[in-house]
Order: sequence, then structure tokens, then C-alpha cells
Amino acid sequence: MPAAQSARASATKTDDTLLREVVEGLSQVHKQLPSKYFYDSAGSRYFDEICQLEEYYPYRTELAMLPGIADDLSHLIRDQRDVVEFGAGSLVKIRLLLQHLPQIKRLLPIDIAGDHLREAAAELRREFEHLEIVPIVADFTRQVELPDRNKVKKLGFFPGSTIGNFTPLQAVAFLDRARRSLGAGALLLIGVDTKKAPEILHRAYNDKLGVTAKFNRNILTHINREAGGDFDEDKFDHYAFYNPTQGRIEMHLISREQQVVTVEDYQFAFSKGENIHTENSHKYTPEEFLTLAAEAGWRGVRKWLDDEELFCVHLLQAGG
Ligand code: AVI
Repeated sequence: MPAAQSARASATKTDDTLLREVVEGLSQVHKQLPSKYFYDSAGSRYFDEICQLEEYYPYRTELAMLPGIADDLSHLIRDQRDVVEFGAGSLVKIRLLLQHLPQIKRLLPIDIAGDHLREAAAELRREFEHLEIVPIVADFTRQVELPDRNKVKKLGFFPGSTIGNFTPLQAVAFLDRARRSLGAGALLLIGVDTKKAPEILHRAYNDKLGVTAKFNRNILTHINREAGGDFDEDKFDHYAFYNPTQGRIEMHLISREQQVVTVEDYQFAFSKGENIHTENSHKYTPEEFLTLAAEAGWRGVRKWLDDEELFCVHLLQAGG
């Protein structure tokens, strides 16, 4: 099963935080909701389904690239390293690296969803008996203290182009924190979705089966449950498009009618056609991404693109 991996980065910490962030987002002139709230258990299942869709190329493209990349890494990385996966989820992609990198003796997977992470780690232990696995239950978007930071060098792993769900400013901040967490001499292997023909992007976020639409609307049901809301999913349409000026897919929910929605003690009025901005998914040319990474103190060592240049995996080294 593919993982609803890293994107569940900083899912619900406390209901208070969720309520505060939801109220803040819906109080803006242009209403918005944090995309991390897609990932309750139904949302994680929808995301797993998205990864299996014919139209959603990022997951399968990166997955197909990883064995070759791992093979190259086995020549590039000679020293012993801990691997640190950010937003590890079900630990699906890491297997493809571990199979080719026997010099990796320890894995530090970071994820906010503790039970899920511990189960996935137990399963992985059965497959890779030589491997020490130390699950770290934490919000990887914050600074995370890693064991033996300056004793054993680290290889960070951040697949899936989850970096694209941050704004460019947030992406630089994340990359900067990751560099400091990983310590001196760190490497980071990171998957980044590329800029491409808008039709390909449009299809990927407007699939025929309507799974992405369900995924998008489910954020409302999640909010109803966790923050005492009364959203009716059926009164909102999924709308996703590529914004070439910003270089990103934007996902929105559009109110089908004039309505008032209650969340706890707060009321939010929607006019017919009004939108809630639920997600950005930024796309970067390899050059644009390397410029961004450089701002956070990383330099590019090597990059891998698939034949159709749909997806790029970068190997970065700490210290510009
Ligand atoms: C998790 N993240 C990289 C996905 C993306 O493509 O931005 C989330 C997603 N949203 C709609 N489909 C998939």
C-alpha cells in the first residue's frame, strides 16, 4: 500500500490548535484552510487512492525512479549514515533505498502519527533485520532533535514533492531547519514535482473518478468532527487549476449556494460561488528548486529526472 506519507506532516495536534487555525483561515477576506487538515484517516485513504490513479503521475514516477537512484547512491555515499525520513508514513519508498544501501545501519523515521509509524516500523524491522529503527513521533515541520547528530552523518529523505505544499518562503524555512537538524556534512534526497504542460497538471488534480474531489471535500467533514462544524460537503464543489504566474496548482472549494456555516461559536457566511482555498502544490524547474535550496544553505550534488521530465529527485549537500 502506498503511504499517505509525508503530507500528513503536522496533522491535528490538539483540537484547540485546529479550531484556532480553522477560524483564522475562514475569517480572512479570501477564505482558506490549512491543507494539513486533509489528512484524517479518511483523507489519508483518499490520498493513497490518488497515488494509484492513472492521472496522478508524481507518486508512480518517483517510485519507479527510486531503485536506480538508490543504486547510484550506493556508489556516491561511501561513509556510514543514518537515514532520516521526514513525514515517513507507511515507510513504502524508504524500502527501495534500503534494498540498495546496506551501509545504512540506522533509520530515523519522523511522523506525527505515532501508532501508524510504530506499526510501519515493526513491519520494516522484520524485512531488514540488520537495521536499527528509531521512530521519532514529531511534527517534522518544526525543528527536531536527532540522536548522535554530530557523531553519525545523516542522509535526509523527503520524497513525494510534499515540499511543494509549502509556500516558497515556508519551503526555505523547512529546508533551513532540516539542515540544522541533520547536522554537519548532511545530505538530503528530496523529490520535487516539475513545471510541465498545464493539461498534465490539470488531469492530475481533476481525475475522472473524482477521488481528488472527495479528498478536497473531506477537509470539511474532518473540521465538522474535530471542531464542531456543520459544513455540508455536498454544498461545495471541488475546483483545481494551474496558476502559471505562481507556478502552482491551487485547490479550492466553491460554495454552490448562499449559506451560513457554524464552527463552534463562530458563523461564516458564504455567497454563491465564494471559494475556500484549501491547497497549493508548487511546481519547480530543477534550476528554480536549486536556487530555493541554496537560500537555505544547501547545494545540489546530483539530480535525477525521468525520461518525460515529470519529476525530479535532487541530492543536496549541506553547506552552500
Ligand atoms: C502530498 N502532496 C504532495 C500532494 C500534491 O500533489 O500536492 C497532495 C495532493 N493534493 C491533491 N492531490 C494530491
